[in-house]
Amino acid sequence: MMPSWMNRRLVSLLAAILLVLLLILFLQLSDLLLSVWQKLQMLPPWFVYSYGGVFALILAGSGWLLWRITREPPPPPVRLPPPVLPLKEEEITSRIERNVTLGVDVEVARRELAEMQARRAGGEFHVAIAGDISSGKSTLINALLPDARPESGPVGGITRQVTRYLWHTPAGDRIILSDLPGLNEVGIPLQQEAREEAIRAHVVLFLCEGDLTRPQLHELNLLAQLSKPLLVGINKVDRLSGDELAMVVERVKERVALLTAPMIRVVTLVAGGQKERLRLLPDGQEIREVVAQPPQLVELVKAMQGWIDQDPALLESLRDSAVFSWVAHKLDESLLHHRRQKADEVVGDYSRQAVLAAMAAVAPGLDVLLQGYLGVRMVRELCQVYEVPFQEISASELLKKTDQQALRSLPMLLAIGGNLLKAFPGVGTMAGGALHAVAYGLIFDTLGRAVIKTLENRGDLLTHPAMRYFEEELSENLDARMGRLIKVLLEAGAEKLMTGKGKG
Ligand SMILES: Nc1nc2c(ncn2[C@@H]2O[C@H](COP(=O)(O)OP(=O)(O)OP(=O)(O)O)[C@@H](O)[C@H]2O)c(=O)[nH]1
Ligand SMILES: [Mg+2]
Repeated sequence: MMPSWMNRRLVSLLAAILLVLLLILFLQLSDLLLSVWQKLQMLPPWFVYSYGGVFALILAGSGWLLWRITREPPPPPVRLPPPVLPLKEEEITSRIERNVTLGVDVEVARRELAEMQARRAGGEFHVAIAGDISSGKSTLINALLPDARPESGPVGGITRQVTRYLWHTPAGDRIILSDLPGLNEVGIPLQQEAREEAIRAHVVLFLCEGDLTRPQLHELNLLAQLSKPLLVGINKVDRLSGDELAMVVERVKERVALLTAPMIRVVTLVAGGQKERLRLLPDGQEIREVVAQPPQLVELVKAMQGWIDQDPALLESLRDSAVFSWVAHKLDESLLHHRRQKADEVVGDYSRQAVLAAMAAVAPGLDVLLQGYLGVRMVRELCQVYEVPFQEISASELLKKTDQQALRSLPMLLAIGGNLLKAFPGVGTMAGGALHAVAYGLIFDTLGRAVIKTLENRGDLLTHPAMRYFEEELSENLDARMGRLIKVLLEAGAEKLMTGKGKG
């Protein structure tokens, strides 16, 4: 290896040669300039001015080129992809009308659309500030709007409801900032409220401190699925050293890159808070004091403003799509709830009729009940509730198979029913046929539940899944269901006994 003094000499020698070369270049250049200047003096003024103009142009061009090459590269343009399969407003309106004709509650959907219209008319951009409790959401609002004074503090769970604040950006846009309850807040309704506000916003800002935890990633994933601009703000970076900050930013970016949202950016910020510092008193004594931490929001504000400036119409349409998808989901939920209620009524009614028919018949046969009038009617009515075309062939195949399956389970049902019946006062007088009647009612109830599940899950009356559900449902909640049917029987039986027509 070469000793270091040799290295130093070599470098000094090279520097000296370079300097001499520069000196020669300078002498040559000045010689050239002087000779050009002398020649120019002999030429007419118009030539001198034109020559000077061209010279100045070339000099300015070179300067501009040099500035272009050396200046900081501009940030890459934000690419905003189009929304994924957006639902149109007309589709939502026609779904609402359809639900109204079916008698389904559409209040939530209407309220949500009205809120969206009001926001459109207002013309503001809406930014929902989400994040865990104590991530600094309210502190951030305080930093942007010192007069707003939302409550904030070191004890988590301070913000308990969605609160909105109007903020004018430095560029003059009006933004409604929604301060949300923490997403890990205890209580589902609060979380639900926060998520719904995120759906209504143009941009969601998710605040975190340091690397993302598993639950935070889960939340972010849900927010990413809203397909709208998602800003991940790493807050409280005043608490991190330079190396720690670089590491955290890298980790968060890695994790966020796995999310499916079309527009995501990671920024760092200091929302505020407090810091400790040492103060020197005039007597030379040092004291520790707590002072306010100055906010650092430049990166955050720039990112938000960037999205707004880039394509405000796109932000609007992404927000609309998210609201429409959510309203459609709410409409589906209400429709399902409505259908389930109706279907339960149908099944309850037919199970009751099955019990009574079995009691009334001299020699009641399960096949007569199931495959006859009652069974077919119940399946047909359930298909009507779910707006699934009723096919006689599938229905009779299903009823035949149910009959066979039910006959196999009948001894078990009779045994359980027998035990249960003993517990009911006044049952002894009609225990004979009653046991069978209750078992038949239960089979109707099970068949009805299996058909509901099939229609809900498969959208069609398919025998195979229906039979599987039938098996699953048969022993489900047996005591309570039998108890209900025994009561039906008792009410009917007591009436007959009173009128002297009881079977005994
Ligand atoms: N050092 C520091 N502290 C901060 C910063 N931002 C917020 N804090 C502190 O973090 C604590 C929680 O802040 P909040 O603004 O109440 O948090 P929040 O997210 O609104 O909390 P909840 O309303 O409970 O969900 C407070 O003590 C703040 O002073 C920051 O950038 N740096
Ligand atoms: Mg708060």
